Amino acid sequence: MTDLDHVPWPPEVAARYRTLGYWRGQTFGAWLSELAATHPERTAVVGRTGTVAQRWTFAGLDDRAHRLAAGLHGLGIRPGDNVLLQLPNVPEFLSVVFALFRLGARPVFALPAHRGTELRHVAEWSGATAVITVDAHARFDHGALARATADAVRTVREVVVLDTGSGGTTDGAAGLAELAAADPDHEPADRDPGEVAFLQLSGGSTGLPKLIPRTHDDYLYSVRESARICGLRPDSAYLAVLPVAHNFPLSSPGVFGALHAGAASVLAPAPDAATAFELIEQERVTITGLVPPLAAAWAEAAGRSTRDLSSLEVVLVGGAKCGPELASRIGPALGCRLQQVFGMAEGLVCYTRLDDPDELVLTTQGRPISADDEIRVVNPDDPAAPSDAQVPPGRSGALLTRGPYTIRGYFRAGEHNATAFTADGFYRTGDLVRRGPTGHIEVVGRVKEQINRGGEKVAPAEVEDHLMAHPDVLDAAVVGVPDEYLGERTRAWVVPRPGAAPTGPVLRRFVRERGVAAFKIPDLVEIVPGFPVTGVGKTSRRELREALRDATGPSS
Ligand code: J2J
Repeated sequence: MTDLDHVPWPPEVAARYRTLGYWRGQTFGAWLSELAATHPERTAVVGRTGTVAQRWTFAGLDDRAHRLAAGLHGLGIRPGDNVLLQLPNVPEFLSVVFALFRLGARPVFALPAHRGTELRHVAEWSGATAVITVDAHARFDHGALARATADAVRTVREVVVLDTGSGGTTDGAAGLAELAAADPDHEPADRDPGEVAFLQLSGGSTGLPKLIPRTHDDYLYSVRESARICGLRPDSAYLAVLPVAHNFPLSSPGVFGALHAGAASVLAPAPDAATAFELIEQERVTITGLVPPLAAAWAEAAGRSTRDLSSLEVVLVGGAKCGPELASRIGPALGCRLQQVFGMAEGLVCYTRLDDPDELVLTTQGRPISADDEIRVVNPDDPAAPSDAQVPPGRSGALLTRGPYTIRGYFRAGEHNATAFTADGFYRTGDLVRRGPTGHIEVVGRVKEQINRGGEKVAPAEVEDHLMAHPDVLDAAVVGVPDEYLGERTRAWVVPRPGAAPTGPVLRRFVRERGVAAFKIPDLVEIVPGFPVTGVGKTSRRELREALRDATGPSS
């Protein structure tokens, strides 16, 4: 394997996906033009920029994307540039991504929760030439963060800030609104639909996030099928509750699925039940997607709410395991159909179908989108198990997959790709699953070193590295421990250097101040004199974490 931007599908496989109509040879830019021509006057996006309410039609979104493409071109953004994007749920998220698509530049989707360490890493790894962000969001100064990222990363030449009047730093940055006022005279770049359209961030299990290159062809296939499987129609309204840069609200079926159906996307500025229920009532929302802890909170709040939620037809729950008990509460509490979704930014997405029997909807995480999603359930004890090391039917094992919208390699990560994929191109998802006779998949655990904190993914090694950067820390181990609300939360064990006495609060603050997403700051920190296992090399670190997890005592 080499350090390619994009590990291509073998030519004969790609040809087959084209012949089968999965890959249609359309770029995202051309897709939006087609949608705008089909539904010019339908509402595409509803949301707020600061305190300003916005409601854009498909034609309006298309026009804004054209103008912004011209403005960004004027700023020097060119085909093939990678542009780091950190925007919350604002309508401009869509005008920016489509402007970049039209320029042939590639958005790199950071989440609003990401901080300096993650942004620097991702900007460096992608060689980003610009950062596009918001002035401030949730009382955090994103303008200043983008500036600091640009100062630290040599390739970043421009910072563009959307001024929402929220008080963050806009000095020295180009204003997004000004760029969006440009004459739409820029000719869209002629891109190959088989090329990388954008880069998603992976949750990661080994240190800092990896970048996931998705092509126009492969992603649009998953979007079209997701819209169909989730029953989207032109009169549907999708409520984006989670940050739209994430794969789930972007495409499962998400705002892209809604666009495909000619339906409206309503962007919730915050995920709490009060904010969301008001939007559901006002906009007659029909469908949304939630992580399990949010679904539980909404189900609870619905009983006390006076809002009219009767428009809601489907609630998708995924990102982390939604067990049968919670699953059985959601439909009755919210007056809608539950659809479980098990997806990953690397590709594969499974849904329970709207006409599946309740038994499957409550107890499984669905079946794959495509008849050509190849699924292998292999020996979970061998991290290098080949795709033919399958366990007997009905047994649990490690899930491998390849197919028409699952990547064949991470972006510029040859070495990592050698272990993250099999020799024949299957992605090792790291999930422990069981597959039933109907092809539905039940997620029963995981084999990867990753903590799933209510849908937010934490790599233990990344957090351990932050803790070990503290001068008082000799060693640290981070594991996920069961949590009633989040499914799992993070717990760190820390061995101090001789003579030093670090405390939990000091270390948590230290990790925060290093600039990481808040969901990665350990929930619990325990100071211990030593670890049960010594000589912590790469493999024994895994054993150490297991030993600590098994020995979990009272929390501190
Ligand atoms: C158990 N684990 C799940 C589920 C994801 C739709 C929905 C979710 C994601 C997502 C996504 C799970 N039950 N229902 O991209 O399009 C865990 C698995 C998986 C990892 C992927 C989408 N749904 N997971 O969560 O890239 O461990 O994507 O491998 O963030 O989340 O995480 P991510």
